[in-house]
Amino acid sequence: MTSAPAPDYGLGPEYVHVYSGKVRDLYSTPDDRLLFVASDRISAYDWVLPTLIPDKGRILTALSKWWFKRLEGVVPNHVASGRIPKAVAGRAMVCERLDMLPIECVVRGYLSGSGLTDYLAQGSICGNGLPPGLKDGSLLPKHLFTPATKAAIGDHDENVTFDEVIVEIGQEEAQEIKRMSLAIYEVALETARERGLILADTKFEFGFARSGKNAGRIVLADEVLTPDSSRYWSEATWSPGGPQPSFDKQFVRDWLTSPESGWDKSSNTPPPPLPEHVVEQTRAKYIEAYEILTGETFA
Ligand code: PZK
Repeated sequence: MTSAPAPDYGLGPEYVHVYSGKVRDLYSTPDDRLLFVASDRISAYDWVLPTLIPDKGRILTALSKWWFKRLEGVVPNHVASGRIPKAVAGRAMVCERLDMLPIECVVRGYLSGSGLTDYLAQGSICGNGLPPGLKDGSLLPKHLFTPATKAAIGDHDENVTFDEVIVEIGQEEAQEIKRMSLAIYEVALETARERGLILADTKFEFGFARSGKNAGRIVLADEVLTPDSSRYWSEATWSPGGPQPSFDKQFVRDWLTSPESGWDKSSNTPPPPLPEHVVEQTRAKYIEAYEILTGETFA
C-alpha cells in the first residue's frame, strides 16, 4: 500500500507510522499493538480537502467507540486497552493487530452509490438479483451483503460476488464475515431508526486475531458506523427518486459545486479551501450525528 506522509501529531519515536488513508492514520505501538488515529481531515469527490473540520476526529472516534461497545454482544472487536499518547487524546484507539481479510464488507438496506450504479447497469449488485423499478434511495427488498475488494490507492473498490469472496478467503471465513456483517447492520439499522435516522448502507472490515483473548477468531476492525463509513439519511427527508442529502457532507458538496467555490469537480484540479461558514455547518452535522445516535452531548 502506498502511504501518504505521516502527519505530525507529535507522537514520540516509539510510535512508528504504518500507513495513512485519506482521513485516518495508523501507527504501531511499543507493545506491538496499533494506534488508530482519526484526523480532522475531510474528503469529498475523491479529494482530501485542504481544510480541516475541527473536532471531526474526536467526534468520529467517540461514535465508533460507542458503537463497538453497543455491539459487544454481537461480534468481538479489535479495541484493546493501552495508553493513548496525550498528543492524540480523544481521537485515537489502541487496537489489537490483526491479519486483515482483504474484503470490504458492505451491507445495504437502501439503493445508493455503487449499488445504484451496478443495479442500473446489470439489474443486480454483487450477484444479488433485484426487481425492476427501484430508484435512487429505494428501500431494498432485503438487506444485501455486497462485498468489494480493496483497490490500489486512487482506484475505487471493486464490487465482487460472494463466490469470489469464497475463492479469495475460503468458504467458512466468507460465511462468517457475511453473517457478522448482516447481524451488525440489523442491530445498527434498528438503533438508528429509533432515533429518526436511516442507515442506508455501511462498510466493515474484519481480521483474524492471532493472539490475545480472541485468538483464532474473526473480529471487527477499523472504525464502525461513523458517517465516514456509512450513509445516514434523515427519515424525515427521505424521498427516493434522486440522491438523498448526505447527513454530514451536504454543505461541503453544495459549496464545492456552487459558483462561489470557482471549482470544477471534473477538472482534476485540487479543491479550494472551505469558507468558515461551511466548516462550521459541517462540524455541526458531525456533532448532530453523534448526539442523535448516542443521546449524549458532545463535550
Ligand atoms: C488495518 N486498516 C485500514 C485504518 C489507514 C488504514 N486491527 C488492525 N490490525 C491490522 N491492520 C489493520 C487493523 C485495523 N483497523 C486497518 N488497514 C489495516 C486503515 C487506518 C488508517 F491508513
